[in-house]
Amino acid sequence: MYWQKELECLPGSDLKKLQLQRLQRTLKRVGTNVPFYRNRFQKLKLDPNKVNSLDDIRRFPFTLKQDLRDNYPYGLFAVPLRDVVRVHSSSGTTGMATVVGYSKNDIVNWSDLVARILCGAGVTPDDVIQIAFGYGLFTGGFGLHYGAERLGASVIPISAGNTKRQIQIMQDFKTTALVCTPSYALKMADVMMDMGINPNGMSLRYGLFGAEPWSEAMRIEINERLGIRATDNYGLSEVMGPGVAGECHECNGLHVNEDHFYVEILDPKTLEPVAPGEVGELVITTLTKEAFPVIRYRTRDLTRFLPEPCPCGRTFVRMGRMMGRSDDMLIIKGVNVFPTQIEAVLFEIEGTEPHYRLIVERENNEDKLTVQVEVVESMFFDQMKKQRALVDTIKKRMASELGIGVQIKLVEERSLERFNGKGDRVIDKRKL
Ligand code: DLL
Repeated sequence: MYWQKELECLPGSDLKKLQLQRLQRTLKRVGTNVPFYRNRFQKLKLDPNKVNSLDDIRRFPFTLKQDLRDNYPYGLFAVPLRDVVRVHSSSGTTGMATVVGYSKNDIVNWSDLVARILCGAGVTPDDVIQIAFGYGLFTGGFGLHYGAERLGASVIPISAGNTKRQIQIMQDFKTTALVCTPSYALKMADVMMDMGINPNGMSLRYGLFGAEPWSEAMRIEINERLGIRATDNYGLSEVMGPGVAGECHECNGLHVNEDHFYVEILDPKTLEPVAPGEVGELVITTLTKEAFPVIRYRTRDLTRFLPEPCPCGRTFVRMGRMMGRSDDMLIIKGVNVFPTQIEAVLFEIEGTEPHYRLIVERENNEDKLTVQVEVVESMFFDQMKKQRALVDTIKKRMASELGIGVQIKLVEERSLERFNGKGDRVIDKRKL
């Protein structure tokens, strides 16, 4: 099932032509409207009017998350704020946040691209979609919501959390498609079991999962336990949010919406294209975004192209599921967390040492982050009351900085391993 068949099945040569036209337009737009890109292009003597082939993109510099931060909040917008109808922000904190904007047209395109992914997974206007992604600055809730409405399905905008209520509503409202993170889907399966509910007695048929890494083993488990067909979908706020790529009912890799995004997979060290089928970092250039175009955005996500055509008939290139990241970003309960954010909090709190270790686990299908932190000797041997107060302070500060709850474990001074140079302070025990 297609949403925009003529586009999704566009013959390769027509697609390339369309991409080139749109790339030329995007480069001109940012070169004119965004001082950051204009200055860079001028410095490198790059003329956006002299782009004659898709390969020419390789002469243009990359855009990094840091560039978005440096231009916080609106510095990279390519339209005046009065033409922006929506703003989202990546999870994180005020200091680390990146802000993105959408014009009216961007929202229409975004909705269509998400509708494509829903359709590809098998969802139709007859379905009842329960959206259990957070609604807010995170792009997941609103992104899927607008796409599902565009498709014409019945949307239950329940947002994330309150699992028992989710299940009650799923039963009562006869939900047929569940939209959330894959780990939350498994958590729902656990809670259903606790509640004595058999998912096979429900109306659920489809699961559209994304926003965090997962594995084929996890898909099989979800499918079996919830009695559904789970598909993977990928996106990131800097580029748009969900809708960048998604699996069709064949469940064999994610079709990239190539008429809206130009994708490269590069060796993260040499920044040269990897050989076909090899794993590398995904780099994305938006082709239609008006309010917030990005040129060669380094996603840090590692994946590979799957060159064989898909039996579904879509001509868009597929990529394998995300295999990790080329930086140290962790995704915990769907929230993006950088170890440096944790370090910054610890630096500010008296009594702690900037030596820490992060242990990430998955317990009962829920991510758990424990921060082991060294405390000064006097504090370690101090009364319990003081220690507890310190733990509470750290917990509160972490919660407001990261947006998720963490466990804190105080450890003795000098008990954690020291590193020369870049330390590996993260132990990720999750077996996805
Ligand atoms: O997670 C957008 C999204 C929402 C995608 C809902 C799909 C569904 P951010 O919060 O900016 O945006 O996080 C983006 O999450 O760079 C990946 O590292 C990771 N990620 C997103 N989807 C997947 C996926 C949204 N299907 C970051 N598999 C990205 C693995 C994913 N990782």
